[in-house]
Amino acid sequence: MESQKLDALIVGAGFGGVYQLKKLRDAGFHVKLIESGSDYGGVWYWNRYPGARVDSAIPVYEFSDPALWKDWHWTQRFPGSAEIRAYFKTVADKWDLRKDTEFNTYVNSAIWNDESKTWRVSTANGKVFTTQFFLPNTGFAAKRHTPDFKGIDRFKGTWVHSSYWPKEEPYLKGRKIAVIGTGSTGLQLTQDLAPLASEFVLFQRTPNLALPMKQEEYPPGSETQCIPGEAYPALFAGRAESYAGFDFSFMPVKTFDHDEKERQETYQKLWDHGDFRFWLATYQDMLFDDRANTEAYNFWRDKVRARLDDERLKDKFAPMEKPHAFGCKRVSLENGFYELFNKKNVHLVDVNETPITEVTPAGIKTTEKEWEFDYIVCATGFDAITGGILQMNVEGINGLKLKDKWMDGTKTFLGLSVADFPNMFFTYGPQAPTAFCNGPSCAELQGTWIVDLLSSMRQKKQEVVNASAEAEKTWAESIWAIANTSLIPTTKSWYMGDNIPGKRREPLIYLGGVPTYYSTINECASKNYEGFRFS
Ligand code: N01
Repeated sequence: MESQKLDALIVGAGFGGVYQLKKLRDAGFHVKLIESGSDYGGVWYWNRYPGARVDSAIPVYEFSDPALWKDWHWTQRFPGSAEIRAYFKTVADKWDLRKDTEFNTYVNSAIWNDESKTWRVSTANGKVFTTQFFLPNTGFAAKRHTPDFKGIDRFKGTWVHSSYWPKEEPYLKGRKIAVIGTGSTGLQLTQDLAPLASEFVLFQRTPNLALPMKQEEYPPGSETQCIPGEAYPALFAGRAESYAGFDFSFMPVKTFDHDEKERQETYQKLWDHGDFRFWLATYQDMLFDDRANTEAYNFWRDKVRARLDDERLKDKFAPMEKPHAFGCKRVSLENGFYELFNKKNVHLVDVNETPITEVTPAGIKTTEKEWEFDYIVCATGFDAITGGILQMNVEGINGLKLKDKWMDGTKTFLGLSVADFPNMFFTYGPQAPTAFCNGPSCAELQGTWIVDLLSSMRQKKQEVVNASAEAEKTWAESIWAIANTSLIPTTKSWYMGDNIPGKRREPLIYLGGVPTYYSTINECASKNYEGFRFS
């Protein structure tokens, strides 16, 4: 089969992929972007369920290029998924991306050829690419997870996974609706669907310790949207200085450095601000010290319990004893979520107490009763972080399969590359600050580093780059060591691979924070890319 020959092939048209397409093309590379969806947006292309919206406040959640932000106006502090897709269309037009993008193109395999020193990438629609550099930008949520619910295919109503929402909006008003899962998606769906439904049931396995979003409207035509444009460049530059790539960071104070009064006032201020500040701009020991963590949880718990009428619901959503370390499972932002359960037709089922036994033609059967539904939404998440890259069937030197290499533990160098998988670099993947880094921030920080490396190789006439096994081993070990200083491993979450039956339990994320990560990858570059071998 005739293949398209390229310098670089990017997979995935989310923030990471489109940024690298623009930058590599500007640097003179012959580059192409392929994407399995039919438009730009990445997770925002796929996640179009009712209520889907970002929980990073703008303007931090966008590219720093003034050619983009100068004329762009968001209409909300936390824009919805459709508005983010519209933003991507503007990016595609202004950066002239379409001529180098192929949609509806799903990668079946990517195989390194050690003789030609190229990757051969084959796709489900019969295309073949031969490329010097292979750049997966598949993000952390490319492989959806639907638990194996017995009988689900016999269900007479409609069931969907949240990230595969029908393009033609289903008519849901007055219907009986179930949502399974209480992650960010389950909460957002509940907020939009519970008010429509005649009967609504949320199936919860673990409570989501959600924070108030404090949405704001920025009507079209208004002059500014929270901060003036002159402040943008400093704000974007500051993302590299923030633990999670935002425009805020942890306070340089520990929880018990403050007395009770000052601590409560501090919590209240963070609470009132909305967004992730109560999680990621709070006392610096909150994610690292259990007593500090419990103090934050107790404040959160009392706020939430006060919003619920029913004692049982108080204990289910916000138990007196913390159910897990606060902030060690992805915190979500909510808008009136808890109050919805004060209504008679909105129910919570705790699947630990009354497990789902099967899906029947009429609905969902638990050990307690059978619930009837017209519509079931599985908001059951993703094979996060590693799933997207592994499902592409990647093979490195001597036919080494990535899934075999990672069988006894994920190993990367700098969360960007894998030894014996030469000329392959990914963003927002395993062992990088992924998920603890605002998406566009990491797209730019990691993307720039990758483009600089490729440009440097071209200048030095180097063909192949491969991470050394020793450097990779050291990096992989440091991931556990850093994680063990935090409370993250104490909690079951997709950060640790816990949500997928049979998946290895390990910290999938670099938890040292964006500033340390950024200085580490930059130091590697400044030392002639120490830890990499070139030929
Ligand atoms: O997925 P999740 P998500 N029976 O994995 C439950 C980002 N995001 O789509 O917690 C019953 O978080 C599972 O239970 P448990 C964000 O980073 C961002 O919600 O494992 N329940 C959990 O409650 C987010 O973290 C935005 O015990 C089962 C839920 O399903 C990430 O995407 C919006 C089950 C899955 O939650 C993923 O979020 C949306 C079973 N067999 C998403 N299996 C914004 O920016 C799983 N569950 C706002």
